[in-house]
Amino acid sequence: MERSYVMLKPGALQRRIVGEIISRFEKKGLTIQAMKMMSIPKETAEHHYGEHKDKPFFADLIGYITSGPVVAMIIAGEDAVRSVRAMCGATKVEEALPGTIRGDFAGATTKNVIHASDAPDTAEREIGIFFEEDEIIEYDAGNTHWVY
Ligand code: FUP
Repeated sequence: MERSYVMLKPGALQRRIVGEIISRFEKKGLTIQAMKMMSIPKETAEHHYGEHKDKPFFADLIGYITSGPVVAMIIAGEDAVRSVRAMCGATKVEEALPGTIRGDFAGATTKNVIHASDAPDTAEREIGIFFEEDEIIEYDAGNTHWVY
């Protein structure tokens, strides 16, 4: 089972679409191994998005992600990183197709409602930033045989 770090950004909570987004991952057959609501300290947000620190949108990105609570999750499944990214849709909102989370719910790239890891090694790094080991529950997901 591969793991992805997924984070519903503050706009997802404010717009009351958290349940709808999580429901999509459940229906796909993916397994939630950890989930918590949290306010991200500015330093943690800057660490998480460190690769973008010199980009013009960095200040807006950090401002948005720290503007309210987020829902942080670990989502597991076969090929989970690619699968979750496909469900999220393109980063740029004008390229995010209908049917994807960003395509259906995001109105601007800076407020694209969800983060998902872009590679398995990135996922492990991000999980390490946001979760302690005792917050992660690996359990026997009864649907696995029916999904894969
Ligand atoms: P993604 O992995 O799809 O979240 O995309 P990136 O890591 O490239 O970007 C991280 C976040 O920066 C995006 F979710 C939104 C923001 N961003 C912008 O605001 N403008 C851009 O041109 C690119 C990214």
